[in-house]
Amino acid sequence: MTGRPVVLVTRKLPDAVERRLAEQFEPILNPDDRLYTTEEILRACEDADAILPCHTEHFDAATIARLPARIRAIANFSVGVDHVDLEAAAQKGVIVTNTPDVLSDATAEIAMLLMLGAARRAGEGERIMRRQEWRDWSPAFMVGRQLTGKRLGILGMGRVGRVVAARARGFDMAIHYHNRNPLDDDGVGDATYHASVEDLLSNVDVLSIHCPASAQTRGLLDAERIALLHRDAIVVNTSRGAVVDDDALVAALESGSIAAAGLDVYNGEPDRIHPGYRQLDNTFLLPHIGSATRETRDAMGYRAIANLVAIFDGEEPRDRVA
Ligand code: 8YV
Repeated sequence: MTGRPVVLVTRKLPDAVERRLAEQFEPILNPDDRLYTTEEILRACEDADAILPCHTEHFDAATIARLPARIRAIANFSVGVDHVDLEAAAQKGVIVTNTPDVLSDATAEIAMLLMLGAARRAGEGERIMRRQEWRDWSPAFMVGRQLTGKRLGILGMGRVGRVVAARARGFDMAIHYHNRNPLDDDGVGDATYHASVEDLLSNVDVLSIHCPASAQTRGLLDAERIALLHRDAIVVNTSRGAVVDDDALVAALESGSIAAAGLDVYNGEPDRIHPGYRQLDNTFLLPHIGSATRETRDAMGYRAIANLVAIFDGEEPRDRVA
């Protein structure tokens, strides 16, 4: 290749990240942060050697098949890669990377915020304050559920799950988890392993979802499994909306068969999420901001750049997923 590799950056990245990228690559930037259509991405790709996208851009098999032959890599600015058909990329010889580790702390913070917000009815309280509807105080006013000492079920004890477990231990929560296999390293500590999702759900007060969206986990939290949670249970999701069957979760929240949900991710993000979530008082809702801290967004960008540098130096990138 003559000259520096051209990298198509689909969204506006932090300034420091864009500066660092320009030190070694020829970036095609998106200063207005406009959400490109697939056709626009494919057109822009004609002049690029790699793409640095976010989870907002979808690379299904058909799109990957149409990528110009000169595209060597999709270096994602995300840990989740469910927006990329990894098999199709591998078949076409396009390397795919993600940005693990660097967003675990930020995402775990949001998981704790969702737990607290849902348990202590923070959304309701906020709405009352903003609408000037606070008229009285009484012992029965805005009584929620206490998090301290409760059993936290972590569905997917990966990088984020472990940090959530560590933070939750600060609330004296007993940690339970389900993975395909039990883990035997320090990060898991005294957590109780459950061999099945069903067993986990039957034994927790708060469920926090941390498994990636995949063919295996799509709709995993369905009506049957939700029925295993008790009436005071809280569901928290900072992973992907696809893991949840929205109709089933909304029905459980509506009927009071579970207490509340704290959600940061949804099916149909951003503007086609299940309307039931907005209509319910026992939901605490955030707009997919798990990794949205300055530190983390910079670190995600640097990690994506490091992956690109390795690829164009002919080395194995640290975070290769396909
Ligand atoms: C990111 C995320 O901000 O990294 C992920 O998988 O879900 C988010 O926290 C987003 O995906 C950026 O592309």
